[in-house]
Amino acid sequence: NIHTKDIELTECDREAIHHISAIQDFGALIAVTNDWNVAHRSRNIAEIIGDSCDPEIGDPLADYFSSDAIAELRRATSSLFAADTVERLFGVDLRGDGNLFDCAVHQSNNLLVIEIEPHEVEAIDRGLRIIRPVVSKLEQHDSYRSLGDEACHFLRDMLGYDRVMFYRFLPDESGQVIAEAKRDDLETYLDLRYPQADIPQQARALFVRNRFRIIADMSAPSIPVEPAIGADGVPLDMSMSTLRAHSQMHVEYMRNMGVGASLAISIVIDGKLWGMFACHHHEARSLSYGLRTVAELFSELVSLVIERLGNRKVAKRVEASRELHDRLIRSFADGAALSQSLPSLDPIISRAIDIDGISIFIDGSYNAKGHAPTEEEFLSILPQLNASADGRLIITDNLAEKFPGAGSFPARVAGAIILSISRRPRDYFILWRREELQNVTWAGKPGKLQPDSSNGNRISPRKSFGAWEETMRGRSREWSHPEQKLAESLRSSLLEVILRLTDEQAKERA
Ligand code: BLA
Repeated sequence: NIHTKDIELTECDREAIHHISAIQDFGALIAVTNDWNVAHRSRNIAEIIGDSCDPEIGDPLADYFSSDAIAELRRATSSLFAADTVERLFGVDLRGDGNLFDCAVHQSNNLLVIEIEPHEVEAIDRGLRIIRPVVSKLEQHDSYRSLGDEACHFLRDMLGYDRVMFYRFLPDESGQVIAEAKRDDLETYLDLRYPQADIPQQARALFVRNRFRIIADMSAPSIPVEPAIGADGVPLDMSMSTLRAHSQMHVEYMRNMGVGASLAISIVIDGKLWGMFACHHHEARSLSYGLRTVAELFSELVSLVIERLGNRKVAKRVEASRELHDRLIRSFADGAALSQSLPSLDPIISRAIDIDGISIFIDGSYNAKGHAPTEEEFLSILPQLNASADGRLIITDNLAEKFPGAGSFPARVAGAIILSISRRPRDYFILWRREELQNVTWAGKPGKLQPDSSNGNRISPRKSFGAWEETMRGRSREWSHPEQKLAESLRSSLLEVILRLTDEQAKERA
């Protein structure tokens, strides 16, 4: 009795997309052994490079490429010392006949993979010329949305796709379109949210290693890479390939969305998938390797700017928590009782964290201010709280999920950060948030993938992308990461105040 959700995960997550043994048709692939003999080849080499270039498996590559070209490729391999690096060569005269090619070279297990595309003169120069003035502009943004907006417009101007989206992943791995540049006549996807299952786990992991994915033509047949199983008994590992053909599942999904060509560039911060640029075009569309390289460089710049923006936000939070700490300590300098302190604490805390109410429960007495449960309501969840609060901090935007009794609070408090402020059980300081109805606009109904019986019970990608509104009840606004961090430092400040107060009381008694 497996849940649909489970099937969908295993089915999609299991597909070995790196072992697909096929490429897209705008380039050719050759993999060679340590002694530069051909170990794998795509079936279209003659079409891409020229009629007389059609190496067989086992042939020395030197029989086909000029010695200068081989030397150049060899030099490129010497810089492939780090894992997952791809060396790029532009304008290589592979056969000594004046025809120029761009090459991407990388190591895959014990083979060297060379991917070859026709060279486009000037692509890089042109790209770099337009990228320069944008870089300094990016730095001026103080929100991800406005930064993304600028970046989307720039990418669309440079690459010419019908639609460019800036997409941010949320903690539940769903993603939301937070900026967009598009052709005027297209409907907007701005703010739409896509469920986690649209990008399976192995595709996410691969997207962190290989950050740039172009699909030049959703309806072009892919070109086989031969032999499908290599001399070592396994298919060629194509994780770092630039030409790799894509999962049919994904291609079908994109076609259902009306997309003829796509480009996805991941944004990785601290080794984690933070977001992506997703470009859609209704017709087929390919970009030269040079232009793709400029776009990739640009997205790396955007990643750095995002990281810096994140750091600036952290710095602001550190400042806010220092101020919070100082004010707290100052307001207790005269030995005021903590349990009576809410009227003075409320404005201090509200300045740093967006709250609707606060309570304090200390030595069995409860005080609350603003939008907070009554004493009776609080006492009703206290046993559950005592049982679960082994940690120092409980953070929730769905109180009833953590404490079933809280669902019926007439006050409709739905979010809380509960700080445990004593070593012995159990004194608490609590920040509250009201219930707020949230509308999430999903692009297509999530969690509704059904095995398709006409298709051997396989999961097919969804066909419906109509915006579908979900109203979420019983939730407050989410506590942001900075707010959670601030709450942590608030707890240490409170503990310090408590220590001081007990010290002073002890001195007075002595
Ligand atoms: C891959 N799905 C992806 C990728 C993206 C999305 C960005 C990786 C990048 C790429 O290769 O293009 C999803 N693309 C989106 C979304 C938008 C977009 C949400 O532009 C919104 C604007 N997909 C499904 C189901 C399965 C599935 C049910 O919906 C599996 C059964 C599979 N998606 C799937 C697979 C890949 C993928 C297998 C990897 C494709 C590959 O690299 O070969």
